[in-house]
Amino acid sequence: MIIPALNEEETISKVVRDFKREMKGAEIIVYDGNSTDATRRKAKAAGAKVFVQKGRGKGTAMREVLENIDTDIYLFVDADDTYPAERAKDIIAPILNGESDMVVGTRAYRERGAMSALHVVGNRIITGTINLCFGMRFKDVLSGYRALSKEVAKDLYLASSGFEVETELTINTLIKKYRIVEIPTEYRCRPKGSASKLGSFADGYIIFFTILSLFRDYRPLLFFGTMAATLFTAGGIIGLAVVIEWLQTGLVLRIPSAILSTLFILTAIQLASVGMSMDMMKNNMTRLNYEIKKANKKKPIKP
Ligand SMILES: Nc1nc2c(ncn2[C@@H]2O[C@H](COP(=O)(O)OP(=O)(O)OP(=O)(O)O)[C@@H](O)[C@H]2O)c(=O)[nH]1
Ligand SMILES: [Mg+2]
Repeated sequence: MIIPALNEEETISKVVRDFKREMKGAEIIVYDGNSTDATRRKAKAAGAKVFVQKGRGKGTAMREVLENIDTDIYLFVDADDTYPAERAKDIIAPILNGESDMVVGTRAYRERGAMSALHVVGNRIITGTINLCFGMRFKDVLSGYRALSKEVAKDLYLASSGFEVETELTINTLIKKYRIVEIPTEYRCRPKGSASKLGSFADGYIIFFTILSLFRDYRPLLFFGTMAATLFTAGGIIGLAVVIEWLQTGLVLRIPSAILSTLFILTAIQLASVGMSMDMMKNNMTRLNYEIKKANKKKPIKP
């Protein structure tokens, strides 16, 4: 059970105690982002094991956890007392049963004011973009309440340093063909006096561009192909008028249209080639990863 926390002295004791009560026997780890308040002291007093992260940002903290901590199930929850500890068992159940590799507690039943209108819209745009790019039907990809199996945790590469980490976790898990299950949970207001670490616009942009760059990396044919098809169609339509005129009069009078059409079509061809090369590279990388995994799993032959 892992709780990333940065300056959460208002809530950390309650969160640790709640999860200790609900998850008897589980080790509660608070992964602290170099808090300057009493977070670490209060977490220890409430019975958690406290680690201090080396780098900066929530993403960095989660990467350090996956690299340095060994456990069968990684259950992450925010330290701001917004997610219900009572649902922890439901969230890890699909992993224990072998039905899923990652479980996300979606913020379905929200207390009034728990999520601002801006965050609701932002979350819809981000979740909608992932659904569109990767053909999924997720409800909430940004939730901080999630469980990962050991296999997924040790197989993922995370480059995120900030709040784009949840997006990256979801997309990387999808790409590697692991199973993701969403479980609707409650979501409460951050208590008065505690401060959010999220910058709505700055982090929103970073998350959005993270999706686009992962879409480019993992579905290059679709990414470049869509741009190529759009340019090709535009070039074709513009060029058609030129060709019709040439057929009728034997002359090319619409010189700018002819140039623009050629430019569009040539660019489309280039984009399509980039898409195909990148797709080939991606497939080769997937194959290479598979071979490496297979080789690592092979047991050494005993004499
Ligand atoms: N270890 C660590 N934890 C962090 C860092 N930044 C944020 N956190 C924690 O990550 C969790 C999520 O941060 P929040 O500020 O609640 O972000 P949010 O839930 O998206 O935004 P709100 O809706 O405003 O609460 C909280 O437990 C933070 O304390 C960091 O740099 N390092
Ligand atoms: Mg929060």
